Amino acid sequence: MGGGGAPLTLGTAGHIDHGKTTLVRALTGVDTDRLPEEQRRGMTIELGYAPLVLPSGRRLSVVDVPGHEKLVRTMVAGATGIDLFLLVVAADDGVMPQTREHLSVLRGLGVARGVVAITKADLADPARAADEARELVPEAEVVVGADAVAAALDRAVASLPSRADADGAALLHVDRSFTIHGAGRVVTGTLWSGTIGRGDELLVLPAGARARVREVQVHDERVDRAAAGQRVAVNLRDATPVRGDVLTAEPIEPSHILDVELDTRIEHGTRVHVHHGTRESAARVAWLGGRFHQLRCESPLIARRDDRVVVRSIAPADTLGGGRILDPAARRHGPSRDVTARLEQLARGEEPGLGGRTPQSGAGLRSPSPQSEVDEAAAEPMLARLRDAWLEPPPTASFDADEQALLAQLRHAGRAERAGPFTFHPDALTEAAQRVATIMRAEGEITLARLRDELQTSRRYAQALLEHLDTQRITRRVGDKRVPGSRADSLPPWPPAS
Ligand SMILES: Nc1nc2c(ncn2[C@@H]2O[C@H](COP(=O)(O)OP(=O)(O)OP(=O)(O)O)[C@@H](O)[C@H]2O)c(=O)[nH]1
Ligand SMILES: [Mg+2]
Repeated sequence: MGGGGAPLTLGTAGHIDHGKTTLVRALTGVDTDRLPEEQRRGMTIELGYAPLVLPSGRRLSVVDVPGHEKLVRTMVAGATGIDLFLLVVAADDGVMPQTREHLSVLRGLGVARGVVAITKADLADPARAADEARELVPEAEVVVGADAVAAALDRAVASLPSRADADGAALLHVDRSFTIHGAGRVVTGTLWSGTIGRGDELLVLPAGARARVREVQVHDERVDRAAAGQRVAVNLRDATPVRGDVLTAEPIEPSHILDVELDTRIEHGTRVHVHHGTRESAARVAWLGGRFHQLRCESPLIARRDDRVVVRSIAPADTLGGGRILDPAARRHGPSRDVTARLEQLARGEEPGLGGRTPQSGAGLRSPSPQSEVDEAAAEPMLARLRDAWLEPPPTASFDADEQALLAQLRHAGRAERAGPFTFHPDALTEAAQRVATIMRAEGEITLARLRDELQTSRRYAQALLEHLDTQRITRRVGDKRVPGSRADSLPPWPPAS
């Protein structure tokens, strides 16, 4: 990699006309609005690409996305696979609808790191927009001016892991496909994992055709082998993939039904668009309890476990949220105790193997067993009590026998969650997790006393919460402190946007 460090890709984000493309040009010298229609209309329509060299010498790939509200799907296709964001907010306009929507997309995709740039500081005092941005994105540095942006990006990438460090077979979600006279078909995308080099034979999915790699370029320069995390252009023989197709070295079964963990709860039966990689599909959502949902797609996705999805509503078009695929090859099923237990295992990164229940066998997906059926008439007041008590519910043992039975049913249905001696409303635990993750992001660690003070609660609740978060891998205990666990980065900051 020379002195450039491991490859990383930066994606722009932000409302239309806020100056994303202008800032990319100031940083890279490249005008990514190269289509005649883009020049004429003064707006970005297609994804643009440019190499960026930071003051430290670190090299990044930049994907410049459109801000137009009708082009959010293009934005999602560009943002998929990026490592960090550059969110642009114009001083004279402040935070606008697509500022928020692009941020929900980034959070849905798990892109947690980035920088906020306030542009058009010559037109208005940047202080107000900067305050709005800080409130919306407390985890990111907010800066004004191209030089300050470049310096902040250097700080942001310093500790960012690259996809090139992860294992895996070659995988590229095609975001552009075109024909070059005399060369044939060229496709581009961000290489999610593995490497691609001249002479490699790759599969084109979902069709399943085989294609031979004739040449590989990274930012218009021919390379022997491109590494994960880079923007690559691949010239292929024998196949003509289009946007949304996947180039891969290993077969992946197309998915229609996926069990996912989302950062928001979506009403059962809602019709949505699911975005994954550079593909999308209409789908219906089945709620499985808590943050677990099943997405039943009309067209196939080429998805793997732990990949990210973004879920958008159809009318009005808006981003509802996003999350992680737990099972890309699920069977059609509803909520049940077994389903919840299995998804919780998958969410913790475990194999739900006990008793021969593997993801493939589907044996864990029996229809709801009698004890998992919840008495709805009794459930509503109980859920209201848990919600009212929020982060200080009474000890589970203090409920009478019938109430305890009901709490157990709610837990099995994923509508309540146990942490130590207490049973919480899942939304309360989600809030606690987000608050803890936000503190750790800012301070590097958290102690019991720090959380007790933050929540203005007793030691007992703080302890139960931290122990619960340890099991969820949000926190990891080191001596008498907690540091970020493997899943801490997947949480949105607290307080939430909007
Ligand atoms: N005065 C002033 N104008 C700017 C600045 N940055 C961008 N502009 C102007 O604002 C308009 C929009 O800039 P773009 O860079 O195309 O905005 P964009 O965010 O890429 O827009 P979309 O890609 O369509 O979402 C152009 O006319 C720019 O010249 C700035 O810092 N000051
Ligand atoms: Mg633009």
